[in-house]
Amino acid sequence: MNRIHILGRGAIGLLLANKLSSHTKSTLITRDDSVENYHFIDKDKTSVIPVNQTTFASLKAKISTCIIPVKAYQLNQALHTLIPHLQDDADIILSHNGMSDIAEIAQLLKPSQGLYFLTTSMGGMKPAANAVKYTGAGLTQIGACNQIAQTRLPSLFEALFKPSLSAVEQVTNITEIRWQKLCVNIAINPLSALLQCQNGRLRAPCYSKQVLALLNEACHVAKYEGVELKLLAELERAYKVMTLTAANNSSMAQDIKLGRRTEIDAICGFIVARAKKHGLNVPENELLWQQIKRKERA
Ligand code: KPL
Repeated sequence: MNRIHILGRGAIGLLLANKLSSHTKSTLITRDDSVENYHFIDKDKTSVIPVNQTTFASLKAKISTCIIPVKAYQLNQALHTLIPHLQDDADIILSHNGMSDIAEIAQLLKPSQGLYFLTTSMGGMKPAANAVKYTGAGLTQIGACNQIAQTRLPSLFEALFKPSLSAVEQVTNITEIRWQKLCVNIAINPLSALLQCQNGRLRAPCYSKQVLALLNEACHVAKYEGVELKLLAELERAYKVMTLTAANNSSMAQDIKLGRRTEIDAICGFIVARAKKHGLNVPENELLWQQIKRKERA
């Protein structure tokens, strides 16, 4: 049986652990082992996630494959802790909302270590530290981020992801897919966090002007970054996700509600930073970035 490690006990990590453990021996690497069992809640059914748990200090062998579903702002610290525990030919799969600097991360790895990015629209929320509530099915996409990963992606995909996930695909252009997901997050996360509303409410006509302006700015910046996005397609995608996740609270709405740091720096903040680099103005992204930062501080 294949073996995979998953860093942390976040919602996406637990959802993936639950799915992957049907064909793969999965182990969570957590800060402590205070939690005995992890639970998967789907409507009114609760089951124990068949996953092992360890800490870095008690790892017995080097890691061959690791998913890192931590927030973008936790990534650097997570990688620095993880890297000494990796096999020379390990595969590392990042997964988070917003943008991180893949080129910088790739430089931390050996050329024989594969770097991948996984994006998913599977929905999950954590009602407790040891549980994840499944809030909706969604497509998972995985793509290669360095040269060796390009060669190894087909076998990794066949061995780990295809047998366990029903809606999953390997993609050739993960950068474009990440930009598309970024657009979805720009359209939904900050507004739903400020309004403390479910994603579906953002379909109301009173928000359409703001959603349009946000995505227009994002598409414009993407072009300067060498990524061709069509505004209409990104709008369609964002509204489709609002509909599919209508009853969900976005991760940012949950973060604000619970007084946690959000991923806004990697979402609207990323657009603002890249716009600045190219001498562009992105007032709508800038406004939401500042509004969420203010909420975080409060
Ligand atoms: O990714 C999400 C999130 O909440 O972070 C969306 C797609 C907006 C679903 O809620």
